[in-house]
Amino acid sequence: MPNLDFTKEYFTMKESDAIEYAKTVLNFFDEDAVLTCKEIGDGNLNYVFRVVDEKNNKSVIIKQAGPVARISDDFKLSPDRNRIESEILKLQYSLASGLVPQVYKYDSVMNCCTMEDLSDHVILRTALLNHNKFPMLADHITTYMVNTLLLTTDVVMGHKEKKELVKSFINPELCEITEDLVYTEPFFNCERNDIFEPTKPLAEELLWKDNKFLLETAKLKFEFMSNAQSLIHGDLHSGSIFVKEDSTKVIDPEFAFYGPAGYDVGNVVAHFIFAMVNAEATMEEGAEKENYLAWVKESIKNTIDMFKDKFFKLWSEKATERVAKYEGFDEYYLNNILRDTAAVAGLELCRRILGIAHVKDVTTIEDTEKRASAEKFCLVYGKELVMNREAMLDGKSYLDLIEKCKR
Ligand code: SR1
Ligand code: MG
Repeated sequence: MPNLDFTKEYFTMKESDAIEYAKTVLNFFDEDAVLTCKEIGDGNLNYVFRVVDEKNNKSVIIKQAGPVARISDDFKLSPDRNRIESEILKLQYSLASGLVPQVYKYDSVMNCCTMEDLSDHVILRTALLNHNKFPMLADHITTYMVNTLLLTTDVVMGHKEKKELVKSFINPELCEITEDLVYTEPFFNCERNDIFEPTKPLAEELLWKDNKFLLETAKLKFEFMSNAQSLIHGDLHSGSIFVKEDSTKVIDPEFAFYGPAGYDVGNVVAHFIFAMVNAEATMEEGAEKENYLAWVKESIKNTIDMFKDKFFKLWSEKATERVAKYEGFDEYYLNNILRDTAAVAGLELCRRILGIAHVKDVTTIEDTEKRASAEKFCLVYGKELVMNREAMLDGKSYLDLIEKCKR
């Protein structure tokens, strides 16, 4: 086989190419390494190769961006998203130490990023589908969010320096995916939607025919497109978080750009709700189910309340902008983020039920009636979050709303 040239022209790698890449390009493995590789990506967009040298117990992840999304050829995407992902991972590694994998190399020809292998962790969604609890998760994820979100705002950064980051993280194609899939398509009878048959009449009655609700989705879409507040992850669902008992690592920030901070917090909350409806539908009645559900709800409450506490604390330590120190501005600013958080959680709950990109938490509920009832809860709760977003200012309000929507 002729030696592959990885320096001239991009091509989509196979497992054997990733081994060759690791041998010839990466200065990572030992001379006597015996390498094997498996493509382990299960996301909607990219290829993820795990290259292992069992002899010396070393491994890396090589993540490569292809020219189209895996989920559908409809989405033609610039592989530049891999630069965005590599750069933001490096930045976040410095802002939220211990909570993000280490990047070893970004390759602008092959559009791939080589990083720390986190195979001793599991993807949070998989763990939640197994109904595993992670007592430190809300604490870790709120530290990650407060550090990466607040420290990249105009409150803390020099404004010119921040604008340089805004420029470098312009991410039009992936933002367009979010504008379409989160803010637009789920709210009309769009051809690309993929709706569970029993849920269709509810989607129509509850959402598509409600002009007041539609108006709110329009306002929120324009806020998403124009509020360059923080360098956000942009896709912080439970498939973008690796966990083990005492460790949390956030991966996959390729949707990153300067947007509303509440977009990330809202995603975290929404995916706890998906874990909750999955457990309600699939676990047997008893103490184990009760304990698990209590942990999920506690995590929702803690995500909001810990975020608030840590946000105020970091603000008091790090704010540099003079006017941001005026009395009451921190609370005004945070309340806007909490309002966005509720709205985004609501939209995310609706779009994962109605749009093209679903979540296993719901699609793996085998019993048709139970799945329909889980979907109904997501739509009803989601709509309430959007319509009453101004009132969702603490963790308890999320739990109270759960009880209200179950009635
Ligand atoms: C075409 S990509 C579909 C979805 O997968 C990603 O993880 C994002 O959530 C996106 O909306
Ligand atoms: Mg992803």
